[in-house]
Amino acid sequence: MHVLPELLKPYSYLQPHQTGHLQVSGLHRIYYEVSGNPNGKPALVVHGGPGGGSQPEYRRYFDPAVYRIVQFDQRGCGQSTPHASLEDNTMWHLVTDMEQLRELLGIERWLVFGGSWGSTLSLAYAQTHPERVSELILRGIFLLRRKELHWFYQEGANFICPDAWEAFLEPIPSEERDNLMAAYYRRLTCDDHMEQLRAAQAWSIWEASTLSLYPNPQRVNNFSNPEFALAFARIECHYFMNAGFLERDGQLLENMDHIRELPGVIIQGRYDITTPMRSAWDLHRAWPEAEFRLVPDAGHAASEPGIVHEFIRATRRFAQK
Ligand code: STX
Repeated sequence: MHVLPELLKPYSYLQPHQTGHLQVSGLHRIYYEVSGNPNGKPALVVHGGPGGGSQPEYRRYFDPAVYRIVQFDQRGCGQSTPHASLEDNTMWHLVTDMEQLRELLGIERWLVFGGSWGSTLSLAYAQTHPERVSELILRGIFLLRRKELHWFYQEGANFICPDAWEAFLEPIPSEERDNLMAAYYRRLTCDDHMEQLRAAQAWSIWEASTLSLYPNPQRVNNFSNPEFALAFARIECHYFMNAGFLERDGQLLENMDHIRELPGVIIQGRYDITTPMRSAWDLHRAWPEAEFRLVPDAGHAASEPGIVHEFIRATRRFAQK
């Protein structure tokens, strides 16, 4: 008989020992927090969305006795201000914010840990500043290629979740449905606050409904919170309409040659509907030196039990160095 191994469980909840706001531009202030061992091995957590904000759960994948865990809310979301702002908000601004934060905290190099959009931004950061990264742990790989966006916001994911899809279509009249992202963008950036909010909630609920293998009504409820939904939907749609501010489709894969020497772990759920396994596989082929860990019974969410297990395994693997 095949016996499943016991899954590793998250470490206990942890309060940050340092929090603050960093003025990263004339307009933007980003919120950050540091937890764990103040003299430990530095690790940066890069959250998803973009626009999702960091969560206390994300630090529970690191042994607090070993790691100095740094979290931050990217421009315009979580406790960063101005809330939901799209001005001066691009991938490259976020990369320079990460550098400012690193310098503020006096860190030479850090382990970079990111899921979903966090994997996209982590790759962009590592390819820009490879000397600042000691290891990469990436989950739910998202390379922000046209076909990935088309899959989730136009046709593909709706074949698996036609029920949740109906609610996503609802705010958009049928004559605009040939380009749903553009139709959403118009509403998310219009002058009518109620119209913005209606679009933001439908956009966020679509993502919340497709995130995990098993349904999670609590998550759907959290994602419909007006403040969360506005930042999440506006920032995501802005980044995706601009193809992540990348110069070329597939750029992050092409540039893997710059960082192939970095120790890395790629973690992917087989039944990830948001960022299907194809991208993790393409990354694995472009970066065969990294450890590739497929979780056969997981969707996209960081909280999937098999994904949590692999996270903790990976942070333990790199704990010694
Ligand atoms: N967005 C993928 C992504 O980065 C298309 C993502 N999806 N959900 C999340 O991030 C959070 C649960 C982290 C907000």
